Amino acid sequence: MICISIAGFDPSGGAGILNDIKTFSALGVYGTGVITALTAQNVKRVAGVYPISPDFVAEQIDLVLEDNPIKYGKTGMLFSKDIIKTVAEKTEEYQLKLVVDPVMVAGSGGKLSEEGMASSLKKYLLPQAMLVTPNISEAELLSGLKIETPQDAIDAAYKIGETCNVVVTGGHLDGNNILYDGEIKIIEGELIESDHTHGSGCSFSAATVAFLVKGWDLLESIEKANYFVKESIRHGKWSTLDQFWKMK
Ligand code: PXL
Repeated sequence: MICISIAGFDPSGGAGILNDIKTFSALGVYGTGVITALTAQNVKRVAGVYPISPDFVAEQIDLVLEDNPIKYGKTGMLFSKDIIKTVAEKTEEYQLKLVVDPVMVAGSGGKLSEEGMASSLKKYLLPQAMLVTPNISEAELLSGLKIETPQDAIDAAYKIGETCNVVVTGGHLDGNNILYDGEIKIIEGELIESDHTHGSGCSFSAATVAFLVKGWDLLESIEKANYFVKESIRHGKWSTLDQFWKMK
C-alpha cells in the first residue's frame, strides 16, 4: 500500500511532509514525498520560505510515479500559482485521486503562500481533486464567506462544494467536521484543550489518504482520520502513535 504527499518541508517535523510521511507510516501505508518548498520554522514562527522550481517539482513527481503504482495522494503547502498549475497538470496526467489541504498560513501565523492562492487553488487544482480539507480560515478564503457559526460553515461547504467535495474541519468552531459530497454530513467531533495542534490539518488530510488507500470510502476515511487526529492531539507532543499501526 503506497501513496504520495506533495508538500512543503517543516524541519521541526510537526507539520508538512515529515508529518504526512509519519502519519502514513503510523497507519501502515508507505509514503513517498515530493517537496514543493523548504521552510525554516518551528511551532512559534516561520523565519523563511524557499520554494522549489515548478519544473523540479514536476521532475520529482515524474520519477516517483514512473516507478510506483500510486493511485492516491495529497497536497499541502504549494506556495505559488505556478506550482499549483504544475501539480494540477501532473494530477491529470497520472489520474491521481487527490486530497487537497489548502495550506496558506501556518498555525503560528507565518505566511506559507503567495497572494491569490485561494483563487489559483479554485481555478486549477480543486477541479482535479477528490476532496479539499480547509479549516475555518481557509474555508473563508475559498468561499469568500465569513464563518462565525456552524451554519456559516455549512454555507461555505455548499459554496466550495460547487467545485469539489469538501470537508470543513472544525477545530476552530465546535470540533465538528462538515462534509459536503453532494449532501451535507456532520461528522461529530470533540474539542480537546491542547497546545499541541501544530500540523493537525496535515495529519487529518494524510490520514484520510491512508484510509482511502486501505479501501475505505470517502466518508469512512474522513471519520477514521478524525479519530486519528483527535487521539494524536490527546497524546500530545512527540507522540509517535505506534498504537495506530494496526488500525484497519
Ligand atoms: O499545517 C500546515 C502546514 C503545512 N505545510 C507546512 C507547514 C505547515 C504549518 O506550519 O509548515 C510546510
